[in-house]
Amino acid sequence: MPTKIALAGNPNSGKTTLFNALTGSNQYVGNWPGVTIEKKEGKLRSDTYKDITIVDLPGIYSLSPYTLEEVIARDYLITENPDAIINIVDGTNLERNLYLTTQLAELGIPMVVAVNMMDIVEKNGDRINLDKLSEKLGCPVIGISALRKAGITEAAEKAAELANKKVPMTPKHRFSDELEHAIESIEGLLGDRVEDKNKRWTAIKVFERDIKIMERLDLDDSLKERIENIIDGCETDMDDDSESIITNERYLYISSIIKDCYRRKSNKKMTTSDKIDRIVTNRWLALPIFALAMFAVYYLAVTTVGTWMTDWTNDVLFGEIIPPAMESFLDSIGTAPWLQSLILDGIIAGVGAVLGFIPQMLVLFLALALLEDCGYMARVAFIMDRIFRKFGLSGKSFIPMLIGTGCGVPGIMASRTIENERDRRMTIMVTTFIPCGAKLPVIALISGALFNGAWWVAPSAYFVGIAAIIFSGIILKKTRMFSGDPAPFVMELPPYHRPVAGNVLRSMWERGWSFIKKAGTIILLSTIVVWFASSFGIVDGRIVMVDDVNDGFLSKIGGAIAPVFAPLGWGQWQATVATITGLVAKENVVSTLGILYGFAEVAEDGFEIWGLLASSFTVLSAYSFLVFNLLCAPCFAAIGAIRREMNNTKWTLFAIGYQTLFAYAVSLSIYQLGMLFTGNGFGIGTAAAILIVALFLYLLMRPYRERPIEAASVQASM
Ligand code: BGO
Repeated sequence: MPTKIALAGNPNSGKTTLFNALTGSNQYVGNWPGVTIEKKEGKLRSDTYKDITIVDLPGIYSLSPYTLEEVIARDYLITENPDAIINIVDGTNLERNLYLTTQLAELGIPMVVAVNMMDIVEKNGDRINLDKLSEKLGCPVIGISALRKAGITEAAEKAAELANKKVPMTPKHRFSDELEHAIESIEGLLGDRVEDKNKRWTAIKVFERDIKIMERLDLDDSLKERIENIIDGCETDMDDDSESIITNERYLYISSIIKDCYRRKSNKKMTTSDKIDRIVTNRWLALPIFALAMFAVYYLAVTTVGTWMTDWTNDVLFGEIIPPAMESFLDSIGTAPWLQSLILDGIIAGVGAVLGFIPQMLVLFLALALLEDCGYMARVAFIMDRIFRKFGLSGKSFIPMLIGTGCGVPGIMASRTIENERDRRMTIMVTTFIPCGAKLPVIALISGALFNGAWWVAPSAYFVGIAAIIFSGIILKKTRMFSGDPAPFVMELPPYHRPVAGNVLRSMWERGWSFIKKAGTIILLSTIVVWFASSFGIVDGRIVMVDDVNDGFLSKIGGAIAPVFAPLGWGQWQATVATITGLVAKENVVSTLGILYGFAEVAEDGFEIWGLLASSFTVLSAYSFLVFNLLCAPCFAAIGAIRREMNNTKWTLFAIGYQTLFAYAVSLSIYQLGMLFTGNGFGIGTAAAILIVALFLYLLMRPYRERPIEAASVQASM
């Protein structure tokens, strides 16, 4: 049996960094909570100790049963019984981190405390007396810097040594006499139902009336009553509820440790990070700065740097170089006309159209990775918490959306950290409104081909997504299904740092590569299906290859559905089919349009690429098409993630139905009201749009069912 060492600590204390350094893994290191939701395992790289497994537990502030992370971490610690614990403690936040340490110590499992971020502690001029801390806690304490890989082997090997010697942890701290008396009495009543080593921890949890522990112990009624009498007595004596009694006593103990072991440099000056944050998170400036940052990201990616590269890929590589070269090669080997058409008009037109947008995607991912790596994105969650809270939402809901700018699937999965079921469901429903990387080709295509690269189109796509989230949040929060107070949101704001080239490039490449892989698999397969369905049709009762795509199966299927989208301004069958294939993967919208509007052929003929597409849309219908595709049901992979996270078919259908209906209503309003204001008259569609806007306004303005608390968001530390 391998020796198991669990890594436990607060969120953002550096667990993942330490785990990666100890095991040589490459887990994602991020600066917002919920990044490590499940536990991860890896082998310790050590010359002295072999076969040691390190288990990285989710970040937790305590061993209470209130959050999913806490439940996963403590279940592991109690039931799997690791051989030792490395409790990683953020040295720049000693007081708060020791709260968990005091609880872990009570589990009786051999433990080493690794005080991390010592590089920052030293830089700040603060002092931690590690020897005294070790004496006070009753276990080895080692100063480390996980980032700089200093002291980490010593900490891991010390934990391995304790594990091998099976040295149980005996906490040094004692609570007040009344409380100790109550705990000892409960320990006595528990008898041999609990192993000796975690009897104290269990007794404390029972004293706190921890439901999950009580259920696990399955005590009979008379025993429960005797325990309740002990707790009641102590509560009366100490004039507080049992949970608060324990919390207060812990903090009293921690204060005494801090007094003896920690010296903060007096007259500490404001750090550079603090100075930047005074501007970046300022009540009035935060939002304009965020809007400017996201505008710059999309403008750079879609309208400037990204476009130069995409234009070359589209016009030259997939326009002048690959199609003619491939055609003459296929001619030279005598390829059958249908196969030539499949390769040129299907695969190259479809996959090539998507690949053409990869440079823009990479620029987008690079810009987002830079913002994330320097620490700005963590501030965005904090800023959005302030705004969301006004509408009864929590900033916790914004983290899945930040993650969703890469791909909706991990974004939806990140909603697991939201404890409140109603908020979690609502977050899942709105997360995919944020344009993910796969929607970027659609945005870039519409912006480039139909708006002549207008500067505002791409950034507006992001803001349409944010607006959809906020409006949906307000509307849904006012319904019985989602009403309730927003969950509190506690988050570390790590100091800003210069982005690390390796991290940024890795993040950009990982996201970009997954799209390239998708182009070679699911999109390739979809283009083949689209080509077949558009190139074959029934003529004189026989299935034959048709010369004109308008005679193919796809035009008939698309044509039957297209009237549904006519009020949105794009009732042509090609746009309808593109939207439907977008359900398989959003990039398919572009590849399908590439096939149906002859992307490769047009280039070959020397016409401006995408010219045919541009001629079948107006400015209004193009924007309505873009908005619908941004907001409607996401791709199948994201729908699958919604299904998994909702764990309920009705909720999944409700989510997809809501998204699609919302997208339809918004696109219809944009098109119909746009037509009205541009002097194109009043029709049934206009009346429907006015009704929709009125309904929207009513749903937005009506009172909340339960008033959300106006609690200020908690900024844990700076
Ligand atoms: C970011 N020293 C310093 N200076 N930083 C450290 C150390 C250390 O010893 N150890 C970790 N960090 P996680 P959890 C970041 O990601 O391992 C940093 O949640 C950033 N990222 O680099 O993820 C580490 O697993 C942008 O910081 O912790 C990481 O426990 C700006 O602490 C953070 C600033 O580490 C959390 C920091 C995009």
